[in-house]
Amino acid sequence: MIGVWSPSTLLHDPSAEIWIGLRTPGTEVAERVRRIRAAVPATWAEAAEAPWDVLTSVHSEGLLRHLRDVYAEWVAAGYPQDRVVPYVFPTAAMLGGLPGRSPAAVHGRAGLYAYDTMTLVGPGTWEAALTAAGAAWTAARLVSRDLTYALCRPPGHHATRDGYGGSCYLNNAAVAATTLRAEGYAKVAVVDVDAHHGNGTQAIFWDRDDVFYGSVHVDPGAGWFPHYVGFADETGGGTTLNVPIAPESGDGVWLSAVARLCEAVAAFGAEALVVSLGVDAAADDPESPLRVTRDGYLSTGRLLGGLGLPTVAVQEGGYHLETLGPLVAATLRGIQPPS
Ligand code: SP5
Ligand code: ZN
Repeated sequence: MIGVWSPSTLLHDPSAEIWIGLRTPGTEVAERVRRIRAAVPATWAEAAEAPWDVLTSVHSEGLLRHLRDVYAEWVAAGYPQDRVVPYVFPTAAMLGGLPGRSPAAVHGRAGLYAYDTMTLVGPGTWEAALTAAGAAWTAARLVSRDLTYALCRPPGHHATRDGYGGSCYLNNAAVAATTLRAEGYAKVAVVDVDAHHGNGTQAIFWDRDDVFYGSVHVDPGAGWFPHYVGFADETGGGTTLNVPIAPESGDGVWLSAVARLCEAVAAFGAEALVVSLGVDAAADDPESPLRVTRDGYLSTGRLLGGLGLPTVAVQEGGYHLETLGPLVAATLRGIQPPS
C-alpha cells in the first residue's frame, strides 16, 4: 500500500486550544503523525502541492487567502498571543442580513472564517494544511484499483467551503473526492468513520447527486461536537446519510451503522470511495465517548473493503497517542488484507 505524507505536516503543532474560555492543551498535535507512520506498513511517497484550482473547487478564495495570510498579519500587528485567536464572529444573528465586510483590524478579521475558538492559526498552519490537502490530492491521483492512504494532518472533515473549525482548516476528504471525480469516476462516495460528524464534507457536497456523503458518529443531540449538525434528518438532495449513535456505543452498534453506510454506498452505485478515517471512536480516545475496539476497527475496514472499490483513506481524528497508530493500521489492513 502506498501512503502519502509530507514532513511539512509537522510545521503545525498547536500547543493549546481555547475551549469554553480555558486555554487547554492541544489535542491535534504533530506527534500524531510520528505515531501513525511508525505503525502503518506503507511505502511512503511525498505529497505534491494541490493545484490552486483544485483548492478553489472545494473552498472560497477568501478562506484560502485568509488562512495563507492571517498569521503574518497577526505577527506584524504585534499581538502578544502567538496564535490567531478570534473573539468576535459575524454570525447571521449579528449581521441580520447585512453584507459581510472584511474588518480593518486583524483581531476583528480573525473571526471572519473561524467558527470556533479551538482551531487556532499559528506558524506553519497554512503550510501544513496545504500539504495535507496535497496528500489527499496526490493519493486520489495515485489510486488505481485498490487502496491508497493519505496521512493528512491537520485533519479536514469539519472545514466547510467558507469556514474552518474542529481542528480542521482545509477539507482533505473533499479534495480527494473532487479529484476522483476529475479522474473520471462518475460517482464517488465519502464514508466518514471519524467519531464526529463531518459537517464540512456534508456541506460541501450537500446538493450534489454525484457525491454521496455518509457518516457514523456520536449523536450531536446527546451533547457532542459539532453540536449543530449531523442529525439523522439531514439528507441533502438524497445523497447524504447520517447515522448518529449514542455515547458509550461499542462494536455492535458501530458495525451495524457502518454496514448500513456500506449498503447505501452500494445502492448509490459509487465507482470510487473516500474513507474519512478518524479513529477517535476508540474506547481510549479522550475526544469521544464511543467504545470501539481494535477488532472493531479491523471489522470496519473489512466492511469498507468489501465494497471492492478503488479507495482513498484520508486521515481525520484520533487522539490517544499510545493506540492511534495500531488502530489506523488495523483499519487499513481490514480494507486491504496484505497479499
Ligand atoms: C477532526 C476531529 O476529530 N475534530 C474533533 C474536534 C472536536 N473537538 C471537540 C473538543 C471538545 C472539548 N475537548 C476538550 C479538550 C481539551 N483540550
Ligand atoms: Zn473526530
